[in-house]
Amino acid sequence: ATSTPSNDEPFVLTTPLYYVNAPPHMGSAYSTIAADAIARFQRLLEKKVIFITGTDEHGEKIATAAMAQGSTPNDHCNVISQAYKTLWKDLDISYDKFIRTTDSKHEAIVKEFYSRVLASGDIYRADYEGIYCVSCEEYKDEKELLDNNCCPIHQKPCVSRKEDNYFFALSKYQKSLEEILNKNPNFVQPSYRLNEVQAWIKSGLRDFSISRASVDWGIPVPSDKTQTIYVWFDALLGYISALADGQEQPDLLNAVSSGWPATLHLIGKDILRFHAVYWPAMLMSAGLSLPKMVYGHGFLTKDGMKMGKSLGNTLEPNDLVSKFGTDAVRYFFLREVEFGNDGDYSEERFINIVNAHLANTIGNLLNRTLGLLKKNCQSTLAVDSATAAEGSAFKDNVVKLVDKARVHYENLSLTSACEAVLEIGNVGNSYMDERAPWSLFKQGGTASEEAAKDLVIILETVRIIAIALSPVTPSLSWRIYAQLGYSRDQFDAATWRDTKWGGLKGGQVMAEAQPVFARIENESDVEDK
Ligand code: ME8
Repeated sequence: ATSTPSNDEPFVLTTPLYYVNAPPHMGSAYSTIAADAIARFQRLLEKKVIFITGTDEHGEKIATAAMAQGSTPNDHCNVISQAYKTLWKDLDISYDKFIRTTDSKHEAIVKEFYSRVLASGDIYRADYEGIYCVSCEEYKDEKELLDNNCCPIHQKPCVSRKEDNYFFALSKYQKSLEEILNKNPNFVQPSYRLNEVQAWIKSGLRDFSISRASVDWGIPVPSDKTQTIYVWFDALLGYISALADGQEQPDLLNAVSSGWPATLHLIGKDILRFHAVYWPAMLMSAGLSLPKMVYGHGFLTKDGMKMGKSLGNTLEPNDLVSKFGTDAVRYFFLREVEFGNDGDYSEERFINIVNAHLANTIGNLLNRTLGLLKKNCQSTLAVDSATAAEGSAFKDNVVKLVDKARVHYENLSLTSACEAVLEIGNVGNSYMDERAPWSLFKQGGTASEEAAKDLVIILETVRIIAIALSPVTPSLSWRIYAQLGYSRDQFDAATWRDTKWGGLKGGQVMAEAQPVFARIENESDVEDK
C-alpha cells in the first residue's frame, strides 16, 4: 500500500524517462497511461500532484540511432522527444513536467551531483573488462546471457568491452540497502518483486562503471573531459532536475527543495535494479533523501516476448488511438493487463472488452435512461437523487463499490479499481432491468412517480461512475457529465468527494441523448454483412 502523504505534501510521481532511439511505442505509452491514472486519482483526492515524465537522450544507443538515420544526435533527439510530447497529448496525459536530459539545467545538476558523490569518496578510476548490452546500456553477468552472448531481453549479441573508467562504489552501500528494505519492505512494489531485489543485493553488489571513454554523446565528467558520464548515472537525475523549472540558477539543492523526494517511481520491471539498488545508493552517497516507493509493472508482450524498440515488435499507439480513440486505449490496457503482471494484446479482445464495458455497460445505460427521461419527464429530474434513493439497498451497494474502487486506486491496483467501477455499471443495469421503469410509466399514477425516481437513481449512478472512472477515461467521463447537464468547469472542479451519493438535484435538465462511446465495429463483422 502507498504511504499516504499528508495533504500539503505533494504527491510526486514519475514515469521512466524514455530513450529516444526510436519513436514511442505502446510499451512506453503503457507506463505513462498508468502514471496518468494515478496522478489524476491523487488530484481527485485534492493532493498537490507533480507528475514528471520526459526523455533520456544521451549515450551510445542514441548516438548510433541518430547516425543510422543520417541525422545528428541533437536533431534526432529533438524530433523523437517531440514525438513523445505529441503522443502524450493524444493520450490525454496530464503531466506537469517534461524533462529532457539534454536540457541545460539537467546537465548542471548532473555535474553537481557527480561532484558531491566524488566528495563522498565514492568515485575511483579503474580498468574494466566485461560484456556489454548496448540496448540495455548495461554490463551483463555472463551467467545471465543466452547462447552466443545474447541479451535475454533484447535477443541481440552483447559486445566485449575493455575501458579505463570511473567507478561508483556501490558495494559500500550493500548493508544500508539491506537495512532499508528490511525496515521498509513497501519500498519495492508489487510485493512479489521485493524478493528479486533482495536476492540481487544478497548475491553481492559490485561497483559499477559510471563513465565512458568511447562515447562522445553525453555529459562530460567534470574532472576529465575525455570521458562522458554513463547514461544511467545521468538519466536518473532527471527526476530531480525536472523539479528545477523556473529557477534562475538551477542547482541541485534548489531543485531538491521543489518537491524531492519522489513519492513514487513508476517503471517497468526491466529497470528495477537501476531504481531500487543503484539509485538509492547514489542518493545516499550524495546525501539526498530516497524516493518513497518504486513500482515495477509488467510487460506488454507480443507472442510472449517483451514488446520494444530494440526488438522492433511494437504496437503503434498512434494507430490504436486513431482507430479506437483515447479512452478505449487507456481503458483496455489498464483493465485487461493485471497491473503488475505481463499481458498480451489481441485486437479481438480489445474490441470485445471496450464494446462490452464502455459502449454497453456504461454508454448504453446512460443513453437508454436519458431516452426514457425525455419521453416521460421532459428530460428533467423529478426529485433530488438523495431523496429518490432514501432507504435504497441499491444505493448502499453503489456506495460500497465506490469505496472499494478508491482503496484499489490507493493501492495502485488499477485493474481492480476498473473492475469495481464497472461493477457499479453492472448493478445499475440489473436495477434498470428489474425495475423496468418503461412499464411503470405505462401504469401511470404512483407507479409513474416511482419510475421517475428510478431514472434519477440510475443517472446518479452513471454520474458517480463518470467521476470514479475519470482517472482512466477522462474524455468519456467528461462526455457523460455534459449529457447530465454539467459545464466543463463543473467537471474540471470535481473531486473524489463528488462520488458521494446525492449530486444530481431535482429540476436539473439533461442534455439531448447522444452515444458517449461509439461501439467499435469489428472488421470481420463488417465483412460478413
Ligand atoms: O529504459 N511493456 O528507457 P526505455 C511495458 N531510458 N512497458 C514497457 C515496454 C513493454 N513492452 N517497453 C517499454 C529506459 N516499457 C531508460 C529509463 S529512467 C531514468 C531511464 C516501458 O525507453 C517500461 O516502463 O527503454 C520500461 O521500464 C520503460 O518503458 C523503458 O523505456
